[in-house]
Amino acid sequence: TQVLSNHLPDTPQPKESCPETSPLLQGALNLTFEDSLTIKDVESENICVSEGQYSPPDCLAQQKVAILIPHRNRERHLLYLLRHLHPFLQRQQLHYGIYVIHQAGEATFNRAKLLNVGYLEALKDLDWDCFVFHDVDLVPENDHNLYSCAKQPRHLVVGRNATGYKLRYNGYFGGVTAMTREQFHKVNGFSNTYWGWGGEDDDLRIRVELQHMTIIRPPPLVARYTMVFHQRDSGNGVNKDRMVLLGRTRRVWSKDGLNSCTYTKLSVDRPQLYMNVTVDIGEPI
Ligand code: UD2
Ligand code: MN
Repeated sequence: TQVLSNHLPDTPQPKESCPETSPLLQGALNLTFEDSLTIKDVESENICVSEGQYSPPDCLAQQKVAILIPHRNRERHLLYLLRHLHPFLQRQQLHYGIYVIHQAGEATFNRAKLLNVGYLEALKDLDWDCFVFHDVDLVPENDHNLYSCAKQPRHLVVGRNATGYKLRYNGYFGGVTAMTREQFHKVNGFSNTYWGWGGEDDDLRIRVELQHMTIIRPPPLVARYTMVFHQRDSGNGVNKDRMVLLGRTRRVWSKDGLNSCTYTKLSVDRPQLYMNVTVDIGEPI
């Protein structure tokens, strides 16, 4: 016969909130970009990540953050970013998910529209609190640069290696930005009409200002990035219409954005380290 112990099975305890400041932060990091790095290496370094998602094991994250990465033909950059971003976000004790929005086909690239697609698709998975719009080639250098949202939209790139770590110009809003679900909804997301390089980030700044929001930034010593070297991609030539488009933003923003973003979702894959949405977003008319 079996002796019954009076010991009850462990009932899951409700987790406490994670602290305001994570005890795991390390500050400035030494980034490496090894030629020999493979996706298998990064997968085995992140066994706690599944389908691009992670939540801290011991506490309840302060925010649920979706990282959206517009992508085409930058596999190596994506690998380096995943290599550094996963441990970075884990040290910040965030509940996060990484989405790669991959533009199918050869038509001119449209970063802004891909990010709108990412927002709409990610919200079908989970009610994310916060969205970080993230270039594939920018690697954060200091984990005190928190990937979280605040009362105002946040711009997380004050400086990067290539520009002497200086803010490029007043009002610059490119590279990596963080907005709450509500803030992004309020501005109707990005414009869908910027094909090719440039202008879409300034357009988003105008939308933010039209809603009387103010862009805030972390301290310059923290908001530092390394941009992996690259040349301008074929299929992403300078958008010559960008100044004209920027002149129209205040008239068209409420009709051009999340509420007019049409696309065809071609496939969704969920490898270990990210969720990949491949989309046909059309071409310039
Ligand atoms: C700047 C901005 C960027 C955006 C762009 C103008 C910074 C640090 N970044 O980047 O946010 O405003 O100007 O559009 O100021 N991409 C691909 N495949 C392509 C083309 C682009 O994946 O063929 C993606 C990728 O995530 C890349 C991003 O689009 O990082 C921006 O393109 P870029 O890196 O060529 O432009 P860059 O560095 O001038
Ligand atoms: Mn770049």
